[in-house]
Amino acid sequence: MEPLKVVVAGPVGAGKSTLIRTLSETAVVDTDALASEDIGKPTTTVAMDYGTIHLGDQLLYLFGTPGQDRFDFMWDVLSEGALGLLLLIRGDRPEDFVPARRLLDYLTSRQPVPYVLGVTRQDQPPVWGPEEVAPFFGVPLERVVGINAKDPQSAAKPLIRLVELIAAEEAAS
Ligand SMILES: Nc1nc2c(ncn2[C@@H]2O[C@H](COP(=O)(O)OP(=O)(O)O)[C@@H](O)[C@H]2O)c(=O)[nH]1
Ligand SMILES: [Mg+2]
Repeated sequence: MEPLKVVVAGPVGAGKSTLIRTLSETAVVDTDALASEDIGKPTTTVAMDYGTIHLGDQLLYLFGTPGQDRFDFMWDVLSEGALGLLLLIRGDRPEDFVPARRLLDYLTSRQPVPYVLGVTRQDQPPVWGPEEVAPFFGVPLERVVGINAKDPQSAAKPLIRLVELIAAEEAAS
């Protein structure tokens, strides 16, 4: 089975680095460095996070995109070969939803890849859940998974869903 490259995208603070750190079976290349812009967080990811995980027989390479606006180049580089998109959003920051929706449009218009939305911070109510986020984004509920990015079982769920969706698309084509 061909390894699957998964791009983990989403606004700053969504939980991209955390999810990759939580799940990765190999040492994580974590490139958090001093932020060049004031984004209200002492560090941010300027290059990318990288990790790997097996889901059954399927090997996934996880690439966390920079939180700021510098991943266009990376998207083009990564989007060769098997690819899926995990878009993370903070369930307690609805002000991020509109820019995240634009990001989803932008990324899937460059290349129509299978995607899943992961709504983080489900362990910290009050928080928007998948039933509320799915209609806001105008995507099917099956593509939206609520998670705690710090919990391995929970963090794996959107990736399991992504692999299922890709398998279903392959079976249908
Ligand atoms: N409680 C809780 N904290 C989270 C969750 N996801 C991320 N965080 C925290 O949110 C902060 C930002 O996460 P980070 O992974 O650096 O976000 P990134 O900018 O998308 O890489 C960190 O302090 C994480 O521990 C979550 O699902 N639940
Ligand atoms: Mg990060």
